[in-house]
Amino acid sequence: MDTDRLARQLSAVAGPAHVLTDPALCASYETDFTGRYRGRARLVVRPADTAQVAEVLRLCRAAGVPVVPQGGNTGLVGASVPTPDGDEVVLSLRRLDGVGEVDPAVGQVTVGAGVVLSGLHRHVASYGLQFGVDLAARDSATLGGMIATNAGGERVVRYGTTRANVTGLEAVLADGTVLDRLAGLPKDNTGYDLTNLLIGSEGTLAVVTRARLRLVPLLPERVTVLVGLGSLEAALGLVARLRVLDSLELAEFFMAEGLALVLRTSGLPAPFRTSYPVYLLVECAGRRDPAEELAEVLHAAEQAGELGETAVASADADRRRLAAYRERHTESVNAVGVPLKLDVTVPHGELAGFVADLPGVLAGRGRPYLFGHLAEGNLHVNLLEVAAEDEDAVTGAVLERVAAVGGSISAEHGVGRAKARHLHLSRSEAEIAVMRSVKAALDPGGVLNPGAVLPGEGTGGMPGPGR
Ligand code: 2HG
Ligand code: ZN
Repeated sequence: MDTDRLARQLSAVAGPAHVLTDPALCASYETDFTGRYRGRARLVVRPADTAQVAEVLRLCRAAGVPVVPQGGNTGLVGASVPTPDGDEVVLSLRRLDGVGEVDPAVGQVTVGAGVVLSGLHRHVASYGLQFGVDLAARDSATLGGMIATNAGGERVVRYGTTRANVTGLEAVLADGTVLDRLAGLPKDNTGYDLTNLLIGSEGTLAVVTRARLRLVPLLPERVTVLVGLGSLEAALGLVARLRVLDSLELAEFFMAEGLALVLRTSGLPAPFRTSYPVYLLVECAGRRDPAEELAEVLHAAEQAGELGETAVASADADRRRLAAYRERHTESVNAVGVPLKLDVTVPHGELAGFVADLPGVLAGRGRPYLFGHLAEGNLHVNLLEVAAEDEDAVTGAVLERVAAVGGSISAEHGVGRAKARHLHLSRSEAEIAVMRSVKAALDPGGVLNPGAVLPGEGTGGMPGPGR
């Protein structure tokens, strides 16, 4: 396909200012946030609305040109950047950033795919409501990308993943057909649930353009606690005690090595006088101050000799200061190298053993930093200093161990191109066959994000490691 011709056609749709071919302008769309996945786009197109997205897809499909949809480009599995072969069009949804009026009667709002999460939080707070999903990348991640990956984040224990907080979608199929399920009816059992099919499909089945979101009450009283603990078993024991609290919003963990790195790269002061092997960040929220019920649980754990030091905060600035020790792990790891990231779920009963066995599985290949969402058994295994020639073997060894203990090879970041080869570790042959049938039905030309999710699809292979 002649790129100049396609660029002219797309310019007629989105306007020449929104079709980028200059390498300098395309660069930020071609590299992921970690610098690991780098590719080259044929061009970048930035449509303004659903009709333009539909026309862009129709033209690309007619030209046989693959399309990589992109939101805030905060993805971590190489699904939102093009491959190195320069074949794909990057379809940026960021200009679809309209936010509708909140409907207080049903507690819902309709947003464009390009709306940034922190902007949504601010918008709905004035109605006394909030969106249940929150995550560290809130200032860049877009709702479209979060829906495409079924983002989890920090409050899954209370509000579920993105899937549980979306009541309907508008999305465009590869041939330009627009599917509109934005009515947001709380009860609607009319056939197959296409909204849920598209959530988590990573841009391989359709391009999400708008979403109808479920909102929950904004809880005014919050308390955050950081606890130092002697072991992962102790942290898991504390999570079990905390689960009885209705007010529990999050239980996040990190370890001594990760904290040391955060302190070194951020300049934050150490939270405690002593260093602990494991730290748990807990937050509770309610209409009434949850501090007392949280203190009761912590007291019981302390009596049982399970706790080290604790730091408690209720004022917003103090709570954010405690949360920063956990939330700044990603940027701290990135500040010192290009990490190999594995995002896994391990059943709670297997977690401590999995972590204890990890050094043996790695066999000296890479320096691990572990942190994540302990309430869900979701470990972010970040590995620095893995030699390029060891990356495949290390990835395979860790993910095989995860599968062997009954976990998932992707907890919340998705499969992307990075994990497509390993999909069989978490999904059966029969399931993958059904997924292929669905893909073939919705995108028979295979133009939507080829190579992501399903192994052996597409033209370009993996975007290259950025080193
Ligand atoms: C988080 O929980 C994100 O902070 C990023 O999912 C995790 O950097 C990572 O590996
Ligand atoms: Zn996470």
